[in-house]
Amino acid sequence: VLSVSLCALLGYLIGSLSFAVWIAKSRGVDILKEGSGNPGATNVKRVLGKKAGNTVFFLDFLKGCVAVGLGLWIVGDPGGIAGAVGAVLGHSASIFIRFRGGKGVAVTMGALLVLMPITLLTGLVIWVITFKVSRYVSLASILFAISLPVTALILNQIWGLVSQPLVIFAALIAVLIVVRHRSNLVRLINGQEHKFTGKSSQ
Ligand code: NKO
Repeated sequence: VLSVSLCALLGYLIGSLSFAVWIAKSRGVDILKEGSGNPGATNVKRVLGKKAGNTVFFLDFLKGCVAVGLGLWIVGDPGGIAGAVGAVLGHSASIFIRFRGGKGVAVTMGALLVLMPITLLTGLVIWVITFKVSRYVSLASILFAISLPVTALILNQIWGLVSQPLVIFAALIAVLIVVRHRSNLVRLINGQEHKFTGKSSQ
């Protein structure tokens, strides 16, 4: 129990690293006040351009990989899940930026690459299709999140490819991501959500 908690704590600290805030700050921008105000890859791309946005995505993705990898290494499967949950919580309520944070999409993708790659792949396909059709990043991320427990449950029930703790983990992460997108949901419902069109988007 102690070592699993340690993995969650380590994950939380790793997840707390607020790359979007720091990279924007290095360019003289307070990302919490620009665009959607979200410290995530999408908003950095929106405000600072493609390169900075991709860098943030890569670093946030890496946080998920590292948090899970450390947990797996220290205790095995339960530690990996604890590290992942910690990282997503840390990213969303960071100790370094007064418990503000992003929406957990990129960090979840990184964690899933290590923990459940097939579930990730299915989610990515859904993300890409939704984005191509709608041009809404937020809607793509929400449907990505919802797909996770669905895919995990199917893989668990039919092929036994995913363990029960991972199905529960996927459901928890889906709830977290959807809740973090509630302002986007309101805008989507009111038809006021920003669409990502060209390179410097809105
Ligand atoms: O600022 O509120 P906002 O509009 O930024 O942001 C909403 C957004 C917040 O989440 C993020 C994280 C970044 C998500 C980008 C996911 C990119 C996934 C690209 C997948 C491409 C891989 C291709 C392989 C296909 C099989 O939701």
